This record gives sequence, structure tokens and C-alpha cells, in this order.
Amino acid sequence: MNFARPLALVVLAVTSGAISLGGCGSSNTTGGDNLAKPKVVSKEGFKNAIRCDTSKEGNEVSYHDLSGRGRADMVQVTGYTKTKSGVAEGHVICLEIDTNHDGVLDLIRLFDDQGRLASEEADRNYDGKSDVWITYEDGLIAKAVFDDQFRGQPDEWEYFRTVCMKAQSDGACPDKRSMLKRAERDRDGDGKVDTWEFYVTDANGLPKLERIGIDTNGDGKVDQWYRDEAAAAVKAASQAPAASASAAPSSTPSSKKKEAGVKT
Ligand SMILES: [Ca+2]
Ligand SMILES: [Ca+2]
Ligand SMILES: [Ca+2]
Repeated sequence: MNFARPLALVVLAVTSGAISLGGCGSSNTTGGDNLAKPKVVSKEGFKNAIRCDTSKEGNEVSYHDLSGRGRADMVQVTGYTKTKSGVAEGHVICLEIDTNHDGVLDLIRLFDDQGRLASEEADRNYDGKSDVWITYEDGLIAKAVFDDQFRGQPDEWEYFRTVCMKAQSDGACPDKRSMLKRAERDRDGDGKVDTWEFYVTDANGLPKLERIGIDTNGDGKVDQWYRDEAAAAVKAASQAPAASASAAPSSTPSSKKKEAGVKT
């Protein structure tokens, strides 16, 4: 079964943002002018515990019906701070969503104090266990961890670099994006990384696979390096179902030199 990456999991009707209020926040006020305003419904329990921190003084919890099914499918926690002018300004600090409407929250998003995504965690196959964990820095994805085989443990780790797509003459960069720089995989499910992929940034600012290292004897160290086309073939094999992926790569390695470690 193929699952979309988490960012495509759900189209949110509500995003994080500042909420300016004339006084103390109202629990029925859910968005500013630029935000969609889903219906707020009465408090409704979910089968699993709400994981957003609702205990901090001043935080407000509200329940929303995003899908219009007549019951809550999103929990929103809003934190408020007073500006110098005395206006209470609210920021969404946490969202939890029931994306498949089964009464179980399966996606949680935390936001930083500027309203940018800070972290994200989701249960993509709705078995009650999270299988993707993403962290952001300055609103850009920095690291993503997946349990792609749904074995109850991570089996893929992706690390990103921030790339300036087009710098201005004054050095400022209004278009920064996250690009994959390294991916690690545990293909055989023994809990240890056995495949390392390294990416460079091409002339267009996009990630380009440079080399792949494979640990063939399970000692946690790279035994074979593959580059360029050979690396692409090995990557395709590593993304095949577990049964076929366990076979040794057939591509000819570009170097048989054993490298003792992998830069992390
Ligand atoms: Ca659900
Ligand atoms: Ca799951
Ligand atoms: Ca392994």
C-alpha cells in the first residue's frame, strides 16, 4: 500500500496564524481575516488522548468540525500574549486532526511563536501508531523520519539543507527551500541503518543523488559505494518491497574500497 508523504495527507482548512483580539480571547474566535473559519462545535471527546498541551495557563482549546460532518475532527490550542498596546494576540500553537473521521486523532502539528510549523507527527495507516515524524527549522523541513513498512519502528531518516533559490543583489534571499541532503534506510528491518544516500544540490538548486553506501554484512559500516547511474539503480532497489529489496544490489559498484564510517 502506498501512502502519500505527510504533507499531502490532509488539506487543512485552518493554518497557523496570529489572531488579534480586542481583549481576552474568545473560545469561539478561530481566525483572522486571512484564515478559514471552520465551524466550532461543542467539546467532543476523542477515543485517544489529546496530545496538544492544554495545561498552560492562558492557552485555549477549541474543537472544530472541518469536514462538516457535525462532529469535531480537529482540536486547536491557541496561546495568547498581550502586546505593548494591550491587545491580546493569539497564535495557534498546536493542531490535532482526525483526518479519516474515525474519531481518532491521527495528525498533530506544533507551531513556533511565529506561527510556522515546528514539528509534525502522523499515523498514515490509522493503526494507532505514529509512522512519520517531521521537524522544521525556521519553518522549513529539517528532518523527516518514517516507519514506511509500518513495523512499529523507524526505517527511513531524511535530512535536509536550506537552499536559496534566488539571492537578491543585497544578499537577501526571499525564496529559501528545504532540499534533501542525506537519506538513511533500514531495509531489512533489524533496526540498524544499512543504506546511506548522499545528495548534492544541482545548478537549479534541486537535490541530485551523488552516491549510495550499502552495509552488506550488518556491522553498521558501508561496504560498497555506488555512484551516479549505479546509485540510482540501487536506490530503486532499496525502495522496492522488502522481499526484493533484501537481495544484494546487482549494479557494479564504482569503488570497492571499504570506507570505515559514514558522516552523520
Ligand atoms: Ca482518524
Ligand atoms: Ca501507523
Ligand atoms: Ca538494517
